[in-house]
Amino acid sequence: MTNINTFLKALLGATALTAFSTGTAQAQANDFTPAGTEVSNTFTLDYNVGGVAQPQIDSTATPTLFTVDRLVDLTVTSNGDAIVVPGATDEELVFSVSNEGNDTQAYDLTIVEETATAGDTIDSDDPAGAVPSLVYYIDDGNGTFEPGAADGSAVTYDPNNPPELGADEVLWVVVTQDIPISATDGDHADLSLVADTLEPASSPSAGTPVTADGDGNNLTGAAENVLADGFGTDNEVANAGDHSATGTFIIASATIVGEKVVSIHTEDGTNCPSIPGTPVPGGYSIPGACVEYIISVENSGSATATDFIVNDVLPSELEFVSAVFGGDFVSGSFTPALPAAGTDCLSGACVVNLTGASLPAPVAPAISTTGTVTIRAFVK
Ligand SMILES: [Ca+2]
Ligand SMILES: [Ca+2]
Ligand SMILES: [Ca+2]
Ligand SMILES: [Ca+2]
Repeated sequence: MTNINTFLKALLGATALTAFSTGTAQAQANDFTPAGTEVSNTFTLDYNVGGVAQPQIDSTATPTLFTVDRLVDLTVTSNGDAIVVPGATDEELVFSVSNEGNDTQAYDLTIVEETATAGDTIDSDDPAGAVPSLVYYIDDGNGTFEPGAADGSAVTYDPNNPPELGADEVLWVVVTQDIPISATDGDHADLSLVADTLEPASSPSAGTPVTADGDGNNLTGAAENVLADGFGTDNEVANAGDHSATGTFIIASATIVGEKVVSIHTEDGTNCPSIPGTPVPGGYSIPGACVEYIISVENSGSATATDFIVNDVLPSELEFVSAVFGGDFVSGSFTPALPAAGTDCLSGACVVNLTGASLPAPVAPAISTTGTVTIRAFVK
């Protein structure tokens, strides 16, 4: 009997390892024999003596029996990192918790704001005034996160009434956080979800963490707990009834630098309205000369910057000629309309105001994008 039982446990262990190594919410159902199942078996024996058949030996009256024990196993998986911007509120990370054992269990859920994982540079913030920001959904069985649809409505996590999963069931956990306005492009905030297996409501010790059987195997009677979980992060260890995974808020921001340069386009004022036209280098800025201002805005970040307002009020010593915007600026307009050519810039009469422009993030191998506003004017 011992040999039969040892073989079954080895088989369960091997299957559990396979399930763990493929550990995603999309893993195939294990369809393990439920914990507590009593397995009964008999045999018959026929033989001859001197060529004469002897009475059959039949063990039906004394079957071999054993109880299938409780395999406690689970996998926590991050459903992907989230690209966020500084100051964003109510940003979400999603995790799955899969019951890969052979019985219904309850789960304690804990969020760890990591401070020492590789790449972690900042912490996210709990949403201002938030009630507990951990909610979950029970998967409908297809292993795909479908909140508010096939996976039903959000349930707020209550540690006093923890969620329960049957064998092969999956839980989706959504963590909501705010991103500090002080975060900068490339910052990472790592959060880990730790799920700890609890005795289910049906157990006399409901709500307490599962413990491994410690006194050896009883072949029959109640199912005994065998903890077969691995470990996902440094927040837990193997064979302790728990598992964890880390998700990351990746901060993508625009990194903006602006500058303005002035040059003499032509000393005698020729070709001034034509942008870009052909400059005549080396000229003096004498009255009648055409001066050129170029305002350059550079984005070397990883997010598009929007709603630019580039405002330039030309000094009184000039007479407006023309202005254009271009480079990598997308959309935008001069609002209010540009002054008419020949406008005397006395008393702030020459306003060049670009509004509503966007500057996309560079696409490798480029390391930056540049938008420009070019203004021409005569020296009075
Ligand atoms: Ca952190
Ligand atoms: Ca689903
Ligand atoms: Ca035992
Ligand atoms: Ca573990």
